[in-house]
Amino acid sequence: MNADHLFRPFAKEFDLERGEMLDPESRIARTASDMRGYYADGPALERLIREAGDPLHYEVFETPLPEAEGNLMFCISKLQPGLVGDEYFMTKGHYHQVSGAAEIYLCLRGEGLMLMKTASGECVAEPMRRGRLVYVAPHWAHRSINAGEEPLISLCLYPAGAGHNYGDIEREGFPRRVVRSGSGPTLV
Ligand code: S6P
Ligand code: ZN
Repeated sequence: MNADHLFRPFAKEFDLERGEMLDPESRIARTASDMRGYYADGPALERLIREAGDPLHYEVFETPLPEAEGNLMFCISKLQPGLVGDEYFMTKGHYHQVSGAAEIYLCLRGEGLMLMKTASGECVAEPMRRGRLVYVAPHWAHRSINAGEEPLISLCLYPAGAGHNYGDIEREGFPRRVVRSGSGPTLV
């Protein structure tokens, strides 16, 4: 094959202490109003949007890559701390469009949980904290939840052609939620 047709090697700098990708080419941001329908306490979310000025919920920093077979996507996922009613801030969650595509989350900062579920309803929660890697197996939807007081930041790696399927999880929801209780974060 002519080497001109190959995607070129490159390198990227990270600040692993701060959990930042330096000079990301793309930033996706979700604010509280993007999360309508996801929390159990809808009125609490509306209050947050109104009273706190639709605060930032989470960001994804990435370097766009060709989706061609073989490329590996990497990004930083940064989820703010906070509560909607009693429920900790979380990401929307998704299956991959290529549902058999796995993903690795290496937690760089913060504390929380990775909630994962299958289409048949099996649900698993793995703790996330600095230095812990969570392997999201093929066919498992995944949502991260910030149960701490600082941003929950992970480096994510997955096949670049995996895509995101938000529709199925929007319809199904996750069978469990993470709420604040007297004894700390509790899975209900
Ligand atoms: C992508 C990977 C993460 C999430 C990010 C936001 O496959 O799992 O980068 O996109 O944590 O979550 P969500 O569910 O809104 O895409
Ligand atoms: Zn994913």
